Amino acid sequence: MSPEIETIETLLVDLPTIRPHKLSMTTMACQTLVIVRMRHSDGIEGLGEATTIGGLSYGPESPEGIKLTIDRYLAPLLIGQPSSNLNALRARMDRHVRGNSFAKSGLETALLDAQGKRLGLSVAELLGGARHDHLPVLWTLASGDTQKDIDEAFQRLNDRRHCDFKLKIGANAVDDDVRHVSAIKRALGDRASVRVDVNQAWDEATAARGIAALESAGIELIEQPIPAREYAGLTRLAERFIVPMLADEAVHDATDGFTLAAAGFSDAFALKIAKAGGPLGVLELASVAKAAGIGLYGGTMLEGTLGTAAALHAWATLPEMAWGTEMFGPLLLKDDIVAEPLHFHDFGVDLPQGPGLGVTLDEDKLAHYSRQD
Ligand code: MUC
Ligand code: MG
Repeated sequence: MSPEIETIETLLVDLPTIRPHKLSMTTMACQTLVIVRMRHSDGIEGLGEATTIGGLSYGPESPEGIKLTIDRYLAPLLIGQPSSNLNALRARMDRHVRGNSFAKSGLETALLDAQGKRLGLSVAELLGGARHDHLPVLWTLASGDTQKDIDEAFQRLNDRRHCDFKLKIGANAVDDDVRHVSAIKRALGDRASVRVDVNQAWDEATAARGIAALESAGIELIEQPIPAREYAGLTRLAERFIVPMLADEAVHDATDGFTLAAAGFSDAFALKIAKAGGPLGVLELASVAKAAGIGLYGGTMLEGTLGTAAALHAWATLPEMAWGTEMFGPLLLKDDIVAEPLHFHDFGVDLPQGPGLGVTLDEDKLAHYSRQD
């Protein structure tokens, strides 16, 4: 008889960042992880994480909202159901709860972790098998200060931790941003690639001006320059410039991916398990991208180790991603809630080994950082 899902617990975990992380829509001094603990009748516990950025500033699900959605709406749909049929459980969640992909991603991750532990297989093996065991990882320079960002970049390069950098822009006037980015690119020269993420801050005309200047400064990739739903505008910018556009907030799941591709967009997609409702959904989007010849990038919501590991298992099953990954979330946090950190070295990270996600909790740290109210 198939084991059943018995209990689902959600915890809000507040972890300080190593420095303020400045994005166009918020400055983060702390990251809140929503941790999922799912216990099954065979004694197995599956772990998951559903994490967003800056409360409601990145998207429509907040940490507190994710916890409430799981506790009140999604957990009752899953409790008492057979644990092993992930396809049936995903369909059940989608039939009764619209949207809320971040909450669903945390639950799908916990189901995959439990099934992997049950069968003695890693999540990547459950998803068809890993093609890589070490994945490239970029670092985001977002201190808000040009010289500090340059110093940080050289430190990361010299430690052989990162050689690709993403700069968060859009909070300042476009000319100031262009000066900031160009100075960093000039300092790094050919030693590193530099990309920017505007997080939707520009209108199309500002974007055209900013991108022209960034392209001549040698910037490699322009992430989400204009609002998420302006598909036609993003496609126009992609056609107008040689430097590619990376769709992030514009592309959540396979349906968005198809819509963008059908509109003529052919540059690159930022995959994130949270946006797609979990590892299975994000691989559906990857298939659409592959069919449309769109480049892939392994994106993060600045998750802790659990969420980062879940994404790494998905990325490991794909052919080499054209733009690598940004799975550095745990490195931005002063501490974490796991027993063994991920191993970052040689400009990338190792895929965690062992059954399920290959990650175990440090119960003392989890208790220490969990929100009490
Ligand atoms: C985003 O919009 O891409 C990813 C890296 C980072 O620094 O912020 C995130 C969010
Ligand atoms: Mg982004």
